[in-house]
Amino acid sequence: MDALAGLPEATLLRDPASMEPFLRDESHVRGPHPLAVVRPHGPRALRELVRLAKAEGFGLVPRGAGTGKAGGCVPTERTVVVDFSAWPGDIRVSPQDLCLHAPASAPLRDVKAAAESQGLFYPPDPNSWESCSLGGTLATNAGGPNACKYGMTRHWVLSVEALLEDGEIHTFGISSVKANAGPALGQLLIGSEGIFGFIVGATLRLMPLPREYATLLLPVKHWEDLLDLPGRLCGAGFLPSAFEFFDPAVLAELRAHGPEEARRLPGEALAILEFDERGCTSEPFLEALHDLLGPVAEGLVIASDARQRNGIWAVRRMTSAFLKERHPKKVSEDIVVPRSRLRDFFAGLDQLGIPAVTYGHLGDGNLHVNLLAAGETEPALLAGQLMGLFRLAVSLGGTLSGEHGIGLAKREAFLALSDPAQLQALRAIKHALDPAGIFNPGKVI
Ligand code: 2HG
Ligand code: ZN
Repeated sequence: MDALAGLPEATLLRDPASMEPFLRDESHVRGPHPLAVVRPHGPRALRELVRLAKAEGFGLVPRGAGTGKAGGCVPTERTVVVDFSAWPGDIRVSPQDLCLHAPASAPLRDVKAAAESQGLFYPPDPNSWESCSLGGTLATNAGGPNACKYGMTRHWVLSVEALLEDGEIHTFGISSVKANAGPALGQLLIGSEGIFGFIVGATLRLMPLPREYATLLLPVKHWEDLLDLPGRLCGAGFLPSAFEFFDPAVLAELRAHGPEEARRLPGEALAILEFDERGCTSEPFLEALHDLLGPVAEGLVIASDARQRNGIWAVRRMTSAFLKERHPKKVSEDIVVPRSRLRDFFAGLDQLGIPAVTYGHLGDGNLHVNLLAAGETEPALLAGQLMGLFRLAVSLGGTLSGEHGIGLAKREAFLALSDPAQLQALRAIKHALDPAGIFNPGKVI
């Protein structure tokens, strides 16, 4: 592919060894070697890449920091990986407009810190928040524990700048929460995993930074006691900013093999609840919460300072990597069901007899069901187990992915389980926005 050699405003990687890290993300999916990895430094590189992709018939695969969980940035046959890590631009906070502008390359950690430096808050907090890029979170509509109260990445995006198939960068949306002049095309790009175009920057909505946190550890003797709690709390007017949990198997594994802090964790199963509204550390608030929880609250522990709070979150944040290290071939899913159906979900999972352990975002029904023995399971059997899991979630009014997206990992299941009319609409939009099929081919649809 000599045409790539003269690409302006770009760094080019072509030898197999330096392209090796680009063959995978944090899912179990691995792709073939791409034709090249291109790191654009400016719009001329993208313009020329789009022209060449159309002329030479290759695809373009967008990549942020490679922390995705569904293979969305993994190369497919005859593709060039477009690594946005060197895309230029600064993070600019505008306190008057309660917003911030940042390039796709900005680390999410820096985006959140820039907001905080002005007393402002950008809530999206995927587990990879310290290592992922803003662009990746926009392309995948990333979630995280805070989604329980604050919603997903898309709820915090005012406008996006995106590369479209004409090779130019276009802006969708304005720097205001009120913008209603026609359908919101920018929202179509968020979570589209790069199949309609590539996001190169965005203006994000901010809010005042919470000043008070009540972080609670809730160990239970009978783990099913946790399952009604998200619905009961919400039904009674309590909305935690996070409500996470470990089932007995995950908790046991953390206790036996995890870091020092994890070895002391109490309970048969454990929930982490956090509230961040004003007054949430006051006695009346905590008493009302206690009353609502009833006997389940027997072992409740309240973090008394920031150090304790950070310790609790450190254990939760390392769980995914910890399980992966112990079970390198595990498959982790992220189904979601309405919080009112959690009990039905676990009863259904039991009936299916799938050997799985679960942790995750209990408060919004988004569960990381982990098949630890996936590597030793016969592929057809594993596929059947996963399909059973997805069908169960769908049958309860949920879906197969709450936050990680479809990418390559869940594409087949997505195609099998989606309403044909929805797939037809998505394909029509894809064809209208990307008639040559150059943007992230083979993903999602
Ligand atoms: C988390 O909540 C992440 O820890 C990763 O979404 C979950 O590994 C996973 O499946
Ligand atoms: Zn998660």
